[in-house]
Amino acid sequence: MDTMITKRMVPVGSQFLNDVLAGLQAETKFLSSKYFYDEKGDQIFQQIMEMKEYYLTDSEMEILQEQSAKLATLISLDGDAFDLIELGAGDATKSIHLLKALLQAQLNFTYLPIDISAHVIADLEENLPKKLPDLQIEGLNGDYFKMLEKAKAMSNRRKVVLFMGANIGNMDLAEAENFCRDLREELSPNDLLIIGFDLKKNPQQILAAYNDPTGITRSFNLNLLNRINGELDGDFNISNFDHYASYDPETGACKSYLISLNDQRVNIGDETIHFNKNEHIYMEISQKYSLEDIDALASKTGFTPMHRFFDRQEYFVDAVWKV
Ligand code: AVI
Repeated sequence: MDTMITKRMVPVGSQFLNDVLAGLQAETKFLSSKYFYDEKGDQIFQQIMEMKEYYLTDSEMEILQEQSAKLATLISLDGDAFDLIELGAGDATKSIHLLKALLQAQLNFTYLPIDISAHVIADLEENLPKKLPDLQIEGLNGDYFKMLEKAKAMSNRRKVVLFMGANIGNMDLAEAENFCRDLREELSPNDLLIIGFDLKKNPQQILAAYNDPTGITRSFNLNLLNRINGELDGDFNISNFDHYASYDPETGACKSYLISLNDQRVNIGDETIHFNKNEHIYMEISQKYSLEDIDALASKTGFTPMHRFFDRQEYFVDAVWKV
C-alpha cells in the first residue's frame, strides 16, 4: 500500500525520474551531479565548503574580500548604469563583498541574482537589503537562460554576469564550451562575464579536496542514492556502494564515481537496474583549468579575456571576459 502511494507521488515522466533511468540504463552508468542539491545535499555541500581540504571556497573568498574594489573599478568602465546578474547566486556570501564595493563606488546598478531555488531567491531578497540598504535587488527564480532572457526584457542596460564558485568545472569541456557560447549569444558588446575557475595544481591537493578522510564528499555522492530512494521510490542499499575519486593531471578532469560493492539489483519505481560487483556510476566532473585552457575557452566562445584575479596562492582565478 505504502509503495503504491509513493509510486503515485512520482510524476510520470518527471525530468528527475527520466534522467535517473536514462543514466542507470546506459551502458556506462551515470547520474547527473545537478541532482546532488536537495535539502540534505545543500547541507552536505555546506560542510564540504568548510573542510580544510576544500581550498576552493577560501581561495575565491579571499579574491572577493581583498580585490573587490579593483573589480568594481573594472566593472564600472565608463560609469554607465548596469545590471549585475549572478548565475547560481546561492547565499551570496562571496558576492556580497563585490556588492559592497560597487555601492561604495556609488555605481548605478541593480543586482539580479538568478537561482533555480525559489527559497534561495526569497532569502536573498529578504536578507541582503538588511545588510546593504542601498542595494537595488530583483531576484529571478528559474533556469539560467530563461531568466537571462527575462532580465534582458526588463532593461536594456549593460549586463555584467557573474558565474563564480568554479561551477563551470561541473561541466565537461564540451559542455563548458557550449555553455559559454550560449551565454555569449545572450550578451551584447561591452557586456562582461566574471567567471571562476579552479586551476590545475598539485594532483594530491586536488584529489584530497574530493576524497576527504572524514567521508563528507562520500556522503555527498551517496546522498543522491538516498534522494532517489525518497523521491523516486528506489530501494538502493547505500552501504552496498562506495565513493571513488580520481584526478587526471593531463586533462585536468577530477571525477567522482560510486562503485557497486557486489552484484545487486535495485528497483526504481517499476524498473529494475542490475549492478555487477565493482561496476561504477559516474557521478560528477570537477574540471580543472590552466590559464591557457581558460583563454582558449574565451576565444573559442567569442569572449576577449580582460583581466584575471588570483588568490595569493594562485589556486583559483576569477577571470573577467569582455564581449
Ligand atoms: C559546486 N561545485 C563547484 C563543487 C566542485 O568543486 O566541483 C561541487 C563539489 N563536489 C564535490 N565537492 C564539491
